[in-house]
Amino acid sequence: KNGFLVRKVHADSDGKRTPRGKRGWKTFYGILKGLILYLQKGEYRPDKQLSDEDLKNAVSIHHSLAMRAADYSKRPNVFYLRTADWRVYLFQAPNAEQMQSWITRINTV
Ligand code: I3P
Repeated sequence: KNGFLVRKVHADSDGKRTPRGKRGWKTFYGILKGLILYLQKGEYRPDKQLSDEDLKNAVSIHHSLAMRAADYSKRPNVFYLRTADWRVYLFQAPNAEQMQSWITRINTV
């Protein structure tokens, strides 16, 4: 599954709150391949290669959990992703259908 995702980092590994200055929303093109969610920066082109920075932003979704962010009301269509090492991300999808489709895909790998 692919598509635009806006990401906010809420907690780093071990669940430590991500410090101020690193909590802003950033737009990526998300590419879910196997157990890795790649987050590609910049303009989207189907043939574009992943950069070193893109690879650093990649998220392992093995033993992760995605769920609708029912308690987050500042933006619509936002879901949480909690990884096995207790990182927490918020991702905003372009619409409700996309949000649900990301949640389902992430939780059923
Ligand atoms: C963050 C940025 C986020 C905001 C976050 C800020 O600042 O303004 O948009 O989250 O608030 O810390 P920075 O880019 O300097 O890290 P919201 O959009 O959810 O308000 P937070 O610390 O209360 O999460």
